[in-house]
Amino acid sequence: MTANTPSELHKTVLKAVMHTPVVDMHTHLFAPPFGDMLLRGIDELLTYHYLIAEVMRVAPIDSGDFYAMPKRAQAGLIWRELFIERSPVSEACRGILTVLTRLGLDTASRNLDEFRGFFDALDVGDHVDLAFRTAGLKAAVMTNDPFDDVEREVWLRGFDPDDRFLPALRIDPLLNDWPRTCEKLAAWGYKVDTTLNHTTLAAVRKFLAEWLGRTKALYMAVSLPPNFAFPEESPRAEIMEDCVLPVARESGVPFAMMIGVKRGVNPALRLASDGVGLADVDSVVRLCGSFPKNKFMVTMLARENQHELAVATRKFSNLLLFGCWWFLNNPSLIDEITRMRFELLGLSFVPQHSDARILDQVIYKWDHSRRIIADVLADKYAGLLDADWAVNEHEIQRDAQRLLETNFRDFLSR
Ligand code: RAT
Ligand code: ZN
Repeated sequence: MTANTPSELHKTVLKAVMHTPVVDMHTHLFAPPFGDMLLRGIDELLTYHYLIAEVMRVAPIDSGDFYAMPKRAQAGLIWRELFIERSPVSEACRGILTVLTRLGLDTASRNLDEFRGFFDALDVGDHVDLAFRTAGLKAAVMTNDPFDDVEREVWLRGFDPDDRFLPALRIDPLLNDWPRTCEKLAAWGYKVDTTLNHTTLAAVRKFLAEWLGRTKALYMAVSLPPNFAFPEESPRAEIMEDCVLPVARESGVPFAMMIGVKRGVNPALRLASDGVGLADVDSVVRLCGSFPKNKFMVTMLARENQHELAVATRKFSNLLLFGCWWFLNNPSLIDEITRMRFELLGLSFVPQHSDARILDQVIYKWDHSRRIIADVLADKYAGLLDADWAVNEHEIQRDAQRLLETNFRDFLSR
């Protein structure tokens, strides 16, 4: 069937984008064998670090006292301050209401204990099924940190893989804190030295190859500060060039760089303490150009970087642009950024990842983003209609699938 009017088009596009299963290429969710590392339920939703930053602006309590409270009390305080004492208009607040309604709960009751009762009754297996089904999620890529002692144990012990949770190897400590990481590697028996001599670089490559093998990670990833530069005389640039990129090339996995986070702007806020800064797109250009046999996936945190990054992406087929990351995951910005990306890149990018840290968040993050992606895509098809190019339902479906799943999968298998 062909959609011949803008309103028919919009309906068809919305249906396709809302219902096409997603492969979520970056989350902080964990498969059930990781135990308590898989966060879920209303108290976790309410104590999401995006909301902690918001409540600390208005609550009559300092962050030290807040963090000393039990989780349930923290959640209760956030509920009172951000949902009852004032209307929950921020994106992170609205997200919770979307989760509750999509799960069939009555938000009008404003009754936190009622919501708690619903989530407390779910066992982990049923909860994962429910969240994935409600969000229309086929799979979620985890963030697997080989330097985290608890997580490391789970990998070393081994577990039955669940193909809804896909691994990705996150290597921030290796690239952002070499002296401390060097000590850890040495304690694990790798022949490393802070000076980054040949033996050390070989040992780091061995470590990466072993962990890629152990986790079967789809890609390696790092988050980087705004002042990240390449090339540069620094342990980071050296380890990237001599260890990460060669190992990524040999194993055929992309290297994902998430650039622009200023860690610990207000350390008292802990996980909620990070800010944003303008990053250097030229460094990405130099990496993509100098290492054509490597595959790069990049997202940047500053709104002001988005146009330059999209233009850079046009120049390199070994670069996959993805997501509206963190402080950009807000409706007005997703609309603006996605629109610009369609105009510059056609369908050759991944419009969104959820970054979910709590299982239930996939419901709202995908619901909200899909609606905007659909609106923007429908506008673009309407532009084609003006030139007598009517897309049919099959073509719309195909395009939605590229955006939500196959652009990512195809890039991995290239
Ligand atoms: O979005 C977030 O939850 C951030 O805290 C970060 O985790 C960020 O997405 C990252 O992966 O570093
Ligand atoms: Zn993240």
